[in-house]
Amino acid sequence: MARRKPSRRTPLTLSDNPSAPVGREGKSRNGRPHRDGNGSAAETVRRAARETRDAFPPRMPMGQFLFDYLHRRGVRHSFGVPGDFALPTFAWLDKSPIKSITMCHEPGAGFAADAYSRLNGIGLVCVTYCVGGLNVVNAIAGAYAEKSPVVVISGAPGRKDREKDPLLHHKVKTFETQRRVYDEVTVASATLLEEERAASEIVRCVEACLRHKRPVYIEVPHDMVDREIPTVEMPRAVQPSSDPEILKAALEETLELIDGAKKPVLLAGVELHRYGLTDIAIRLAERLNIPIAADLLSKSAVRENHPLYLGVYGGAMSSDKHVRDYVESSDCVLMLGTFITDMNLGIYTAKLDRRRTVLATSESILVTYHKYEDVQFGDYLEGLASARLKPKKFKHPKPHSDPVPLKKSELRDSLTMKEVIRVLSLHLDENCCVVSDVGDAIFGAVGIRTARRAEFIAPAYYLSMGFAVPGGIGVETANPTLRPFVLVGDGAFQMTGTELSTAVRLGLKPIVLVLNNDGYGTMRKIRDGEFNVISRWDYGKICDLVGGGVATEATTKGELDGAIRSAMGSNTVRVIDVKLPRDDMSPQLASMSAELARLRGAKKG
Ligand SMILES: Cc1ncc(C[n+]2csc(CCOP(=O)(O)OP(=O)(O)O)c2C)c(N)n1
Ligand SMILES: [Mg+2]
Repeated sequence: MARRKPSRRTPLTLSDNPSAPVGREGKSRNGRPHRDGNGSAAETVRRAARETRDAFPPRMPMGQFLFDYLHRRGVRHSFGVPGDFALPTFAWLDKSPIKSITMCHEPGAGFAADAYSRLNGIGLVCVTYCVGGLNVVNAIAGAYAEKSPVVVISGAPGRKDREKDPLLHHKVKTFETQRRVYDEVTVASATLLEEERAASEIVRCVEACLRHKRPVYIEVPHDMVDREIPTVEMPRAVQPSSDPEILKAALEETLELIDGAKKPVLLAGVELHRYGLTDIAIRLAERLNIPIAADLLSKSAVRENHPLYLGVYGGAMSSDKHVRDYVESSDCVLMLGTFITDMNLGIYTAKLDRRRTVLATSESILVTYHKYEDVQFGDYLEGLASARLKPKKFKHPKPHSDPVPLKKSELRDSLTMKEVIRVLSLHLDENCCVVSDVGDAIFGAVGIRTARRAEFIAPAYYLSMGFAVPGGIGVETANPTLRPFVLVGDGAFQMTGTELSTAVRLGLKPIVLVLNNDGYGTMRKIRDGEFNVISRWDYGKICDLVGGGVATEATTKGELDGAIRSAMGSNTVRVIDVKLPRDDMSPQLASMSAELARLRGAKKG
C-alpha cells in the first residue's frame, strides 16, 4: 500500500484505471503472482461442488475431455465455422452435450459468443486455423477489453504436419503465428501438442478464463484430438482471501471518507454484474441512502426504476443534466467495479476529482491517492455494506417516472433518434434485452429509461461495429426467455446483418431496429466526406434473402409504436427499417459533439 499526501486537486484520469489489461495468466501487472479473482470464486466454488462429484475416468480421448470439461464449467453452446483442420474437433463437439451453432461468418461467431458469455458467465467459439481464427480476433479483442469470458478453440495442423515446417494451407508465417496473435487478446493460451500435459493445459486455460473474466485460446492439432490422454481432477476452487490488515485499512479509510461526506454517490460499474456483486452494492447504497448512477458499460446492472437510481453518468454523455450535476458536485464518488475508459468519462468531458473518489475493482482498491492490493473486491464490498453506517440526507432530484405515452396528436410526427428511444422505452420490460451496436445507437441508448428492468448489452468501450445482430443471437441462446431488441445503424447492419439467417434457422426472434440515416452518421458529425457514404439497401428485403422473418418500415412515431407492438406479439424475427433524417442525432451525441467543440475552442483560445 502506497500513501502520499494530496497536494492539490487532481482529476481522475484514464491512467488511474486499475482494470487496465492484466499481465498474462499467473502474473499480475507488477509481476507478482496473481491471487485468484473475486466473485468468480463464488461461482467456481458452487460449480465445483456440484460437478466434481463425478470424477473423470483416468483416460479419455482429448476431444471428449475438452468438451466435457467445458460443459461442466457451464458452456452449453458453441458458435463457429468449421474447416478441414478443425473437423475432427467439431466431430467431438457434435458428440458432446454442447450444442454447436454454425454462423455465416466468424466475426459473427465471436460477437455472439461474447454476448452469450456476458449473460452465461462463460462462452465458446470453435473455428479453423488462421482463416477462421484470425477472422475472430477483433471480436475476441473486444471481449478482452470489456472483460467477457470467451474460450476460443481453433483446429490446427497436426503434430506430425509440423515436423519439417512445410508450407501448409492456412499457415501465415510460422505454426505459432495464430497463437502469438491470440496472446495479445487473451489471458492464457495453449497448443495441445503433448498427451501428458493436455488435460492440465485445458484446465489451466478454462480456469483462467473464469477467474479473469477474459478470453483464452486453445489450439487443437487435428491429429491429437482423438488421442487418449490422462485426465486430471476438476480443481477444487479455493476461496481467495484478503490480507486482513490491508482490508481493514482500506475499509477504515473509505468509511472515514464516506462519513465526512455530505452527498456521496455510488457509480455502479460493470464488474459488479460480471462478479455477481450488484446486490451488495445496492445494499450499501440503501443503508447509506445515497444515489446510484451507472455508466454505459454497466447500464442495466442496477434496475432503472430503483428509487435510488439516478441515471447514466458519462460527463457530457450523461443521460440527463441532473445526473451529471449530482455526480460532479458529489464530495465522495464511490466507483465500484468501474472501468475508467474515455467512453465512461464522456470522452474526457467528465470532471471527477481524485481527492474525493474511491475506485474499487477486482484488480485493486484506490481510495483517493492510496492504493490497496491483496484485497478481494467482494470482501471489500461486504465490509462496506455491513459496516456501521449513518444514512445520509438524500432527496432524489428527479424521481423515476414511467416514460410518457404517445399522444394521439403526435402519432404522425416523423421520427428522430430521441423519439425512437422514447417509443422503444414504452415497450421494454424485464423480458427484453437491448443489444446496441456502435454509432448513434449506443449514444441514443444512454437515454433509454424503462418502467421495468430491461437488460442492456453493448460493446460500450471497445466500440466495434457489427456486434449487435450476432450479439442478439448470443443473448437469446444464453437466455431464451429474453427477447433481444437489436439497435443497429444502417452501416453496422451492412457488416453482420446477414447473421439474421442464423437467427431464422435457429427459430430465434430478435426485433431488429435498423436505424437508417443513410450512411455513417456519427462519422459525418466528426468529419464529413465521401468516405461516409454507403450503398442504400432495402433493409426489409433481408427477410426474403434469409427465408424468414417479417419486415416493416417506420417513418412516424405511430408507425414505430405499431411495428414494435406487433413484433412483440409475434414469435419470429422482425426487422423494422426506421427512417431517420440524415442530419438527426440523439441529444447525447449532440451534447458530446457540442462539448468537444467547446473544449477544442477553449484550447485554441
Ligand atoms: C468495425 C468498425 N469499423 C469502423 C468503425 C468506426 N465507426 C464508428 S461509428 C461508424 C459509423 C456507423 O454507421 P452506422 O452504423 O450507420 O451508425 P450511425 O453512426 O449512422 O448512427 C464508423 C464507421 C468502428 N467503430 N468499428
Ligand atoms: Mg447510419
